[in-house]
Amino acid sequence: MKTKITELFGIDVPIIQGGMAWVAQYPLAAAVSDAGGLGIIGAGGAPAEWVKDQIQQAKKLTDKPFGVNIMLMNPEADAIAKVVAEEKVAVVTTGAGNPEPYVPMWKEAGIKVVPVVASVALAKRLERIGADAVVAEGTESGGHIGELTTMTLVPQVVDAVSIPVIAAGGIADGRGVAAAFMLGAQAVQMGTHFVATKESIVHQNYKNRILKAKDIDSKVTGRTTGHPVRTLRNRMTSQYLKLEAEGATLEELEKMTLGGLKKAVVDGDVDYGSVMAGQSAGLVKEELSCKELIDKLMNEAQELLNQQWN
Ligand code: TUI
Repeated sequence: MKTKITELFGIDVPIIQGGMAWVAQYPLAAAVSDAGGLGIIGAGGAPAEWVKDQIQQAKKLTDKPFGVNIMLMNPEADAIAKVVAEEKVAVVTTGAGNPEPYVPMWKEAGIKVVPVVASVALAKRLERIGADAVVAEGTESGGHIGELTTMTLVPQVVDAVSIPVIAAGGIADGRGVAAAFMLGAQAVQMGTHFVATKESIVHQNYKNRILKAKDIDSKVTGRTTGHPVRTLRNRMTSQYLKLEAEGATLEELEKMTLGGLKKAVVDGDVDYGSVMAGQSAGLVKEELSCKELIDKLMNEAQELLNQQWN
């Protein structure tokens, strides 16, 4: 399936894997790219040296294009921005901030610059300074989130910019992919379903928690601190939300989530760790390989998009 995004990135199918901290390591990114989508290494809160090694490992595993996501709240963001320019990765995506200062350096290195945005204003600003595309990410997503839903954000961003828009948030099956195209997107970015794939390095407890998640299992902590984060509910979220409602201090609250994602991903502590996942977790029913998932998504979406309505 050809779209402006498959052309821009030189990939076969318009499916991008989200750059999830701790989760999106080179085996996942290479598997997604090998299956025809765009795999992404998530730099998260990692040091620049780790990111460099991940890029080099991915290059050994696949000849296809792949990307790196830079979480801009990472104190090492400056150093990571330089590493991706030196390594000339095909695509850089950014999250949790405004990547403006780095854009000229990346463009000079021939990198496609694709910021994740949660508002029309930032999308317009980044188009003006040379972004090649944007990911419009709705609040259904896992992890650090904005306010607007995918259904409302995507068409508003599509109307506001001329560069291609990638839809993210709440998409986990072919129906979601087809719906994103109806909203004007040229591709989708998915995280949650990829967390539970065979090539994902997360602890099996994390995968199982997603596979058995129900619609109402999604919670947002940190709305009062200005850093809302969506995870699957567990002992940590119950305690956190109780303390947050009682007006606990920022320090008390931050103590509860410090290192929480690593605890869940690496140690498999799905009771007290941060089991980041989007609202689409309730749609994820089986652990597939990346290739099986991408083929299934595209077959389902194509069938829906070809449907005759009258
Ligand atoms: O970045 C994400 N999702 C993330 S980052 C992350 S790492 C983390 N770990 C522990 C605690 C907290 C975070 C987990 N999930 N998504 C992309 C995204 N970016 N969503 C929303 C935004 C965003 C929000 C505001 C982007 C820009 C922005 O405004 C920046 C500005 O300066 O205008």
